[in-house]
Amino acid sequence: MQVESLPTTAYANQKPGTSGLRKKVSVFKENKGYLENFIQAIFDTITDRNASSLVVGGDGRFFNLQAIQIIIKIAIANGFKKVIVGQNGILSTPAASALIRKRKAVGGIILSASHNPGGPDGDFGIKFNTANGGPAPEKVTDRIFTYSKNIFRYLYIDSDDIDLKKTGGHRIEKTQIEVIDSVHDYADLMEELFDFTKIKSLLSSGNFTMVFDAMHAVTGPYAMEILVNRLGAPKETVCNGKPLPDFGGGHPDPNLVHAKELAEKMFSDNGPDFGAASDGDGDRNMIMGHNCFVSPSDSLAIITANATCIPGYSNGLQGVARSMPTSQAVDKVAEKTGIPCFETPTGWKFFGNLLDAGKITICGEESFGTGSNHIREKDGLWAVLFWLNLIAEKKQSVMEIVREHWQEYGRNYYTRYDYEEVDATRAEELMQHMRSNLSEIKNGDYHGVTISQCDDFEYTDPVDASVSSKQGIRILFEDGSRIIYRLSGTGTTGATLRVYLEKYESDPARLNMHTQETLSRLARFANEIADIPGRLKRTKPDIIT
Ligand code: G16
Repeated sequence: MQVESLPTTAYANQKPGTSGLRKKVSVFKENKGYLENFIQAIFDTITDRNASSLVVGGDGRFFNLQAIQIIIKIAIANGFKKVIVGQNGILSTPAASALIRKRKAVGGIILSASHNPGGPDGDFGIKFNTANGGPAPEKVTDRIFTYSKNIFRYLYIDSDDIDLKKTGGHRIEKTQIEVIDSVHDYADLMEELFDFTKIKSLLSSGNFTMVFDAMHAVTGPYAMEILVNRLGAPKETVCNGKPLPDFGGGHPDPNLVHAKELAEKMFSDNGPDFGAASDGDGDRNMIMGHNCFVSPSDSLAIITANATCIPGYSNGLQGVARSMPTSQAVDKVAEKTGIPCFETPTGWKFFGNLLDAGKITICGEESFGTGSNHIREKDGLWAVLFWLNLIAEKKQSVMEIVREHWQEYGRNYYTRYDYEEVDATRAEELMQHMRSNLSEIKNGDYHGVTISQCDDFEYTDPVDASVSSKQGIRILFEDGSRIIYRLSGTGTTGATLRVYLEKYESDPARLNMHTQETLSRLARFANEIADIPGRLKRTKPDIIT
């Protein structure tokens, strides 16, 4: 078989966003060479391909299998030593990260648009993770983008498709292709971190019920193996467990809006004791108890506060990190327990250096992401198992654990408003206007409330000193409240403005108030300061989480 160097025309719009390149399926399918160019641009950043292994898999969304066959052929033509592929093309993002690390691969390609809808009219995406198992840092994605703008050829070999239905090995030219069980290694890793015996007895005690909503996305098989086969939960525990190319027509984003079915169950009379959901590619999580939603920021703080009662973390934590818009609840825990706490820009890639340098053990984001140094991605099922282990250990309900935490550390009331699919130019102008008027905003009249700081967040990585600027407008009030504005980097249509609101409360009598009512004054300020109705022509957010 001959390696062909096929001529191609570069595209100008292949700049990776918060997490990889995400576009409508039609963009990948209908533009000749669109997928091929981006893959070749990634491979061009890897110098020693003939000595390297590459991991490939995806969340099973529409176009996943077709894309994987093309990627394998480009990888063979580029002379990779080995390509490790998940059976049926399936690998959750955390499983891929674990595999890259375990097999010492040079990196991995994960085909996913995460929580974005799938199917022929939905979204598709390509993420590139580097040898540490984490999303490529900006210096790598910038190089990929530069290559993609200048590409004029890609390498290809016209071989037969690989049978991805069966595990096993194939050799084509100099490349070994290994099709592996998608779940096994990841499940073993979870068993190393958590007390499976304790969780098993909780699940079989007869007085604890749980439901896990896989949202017809990638975590179905992982949850079946871990929760049902290894931990003995009844089969019905996993709902929507069959991965489907269009996620059953749903939007695989684990929040109260898109995981509505689960939320209704959890807030019904006699609802289950514990509920959780994960997203398209298995890295996000939502945690719920009966009549109780745990905000991702609170979940991060509670996980941090209780880490030492979990076997994998019993030696203590080196430090923690949260993305800038994530609530400061975890900061309170770090302060009290005397461990360092880092504030990074949005995007898991910014945790990579801190984890690699051993500066942090646990990290998380408001966008339903929590994880630890066991891999370099956020990990949905890891968070679920953490909570199960914690419940088994503390013998308390989710609500009791949350309320006890607030009593000890105070509560950071928190919400996020999303204005979706707004005109991209208007959204940019809104951000630019604030950026140009930071001191006017700071000195404005807020009916007796004082702003202590107003800036556009800039991050200097404490490990490699790289600087990331324009990471979101922060308005910090004297009482610790915050309003943050930033544009999402994961959407595919127009722009999404995210507004994050936070208010700290330590008065024990005021810990169980209504979140939206508590934050309503800040919400009014946020609307006025950015003039959202005037600039975006929107009177209310599309999604409130
Ligand atoms: C990605 C990143 C996360 C980030 C999230 C939200 O998540 O991995 O680190 O917090 O996007 O980004 P944005 O606010 O820019 O939409 P995922 O689950 O989509 O890969």
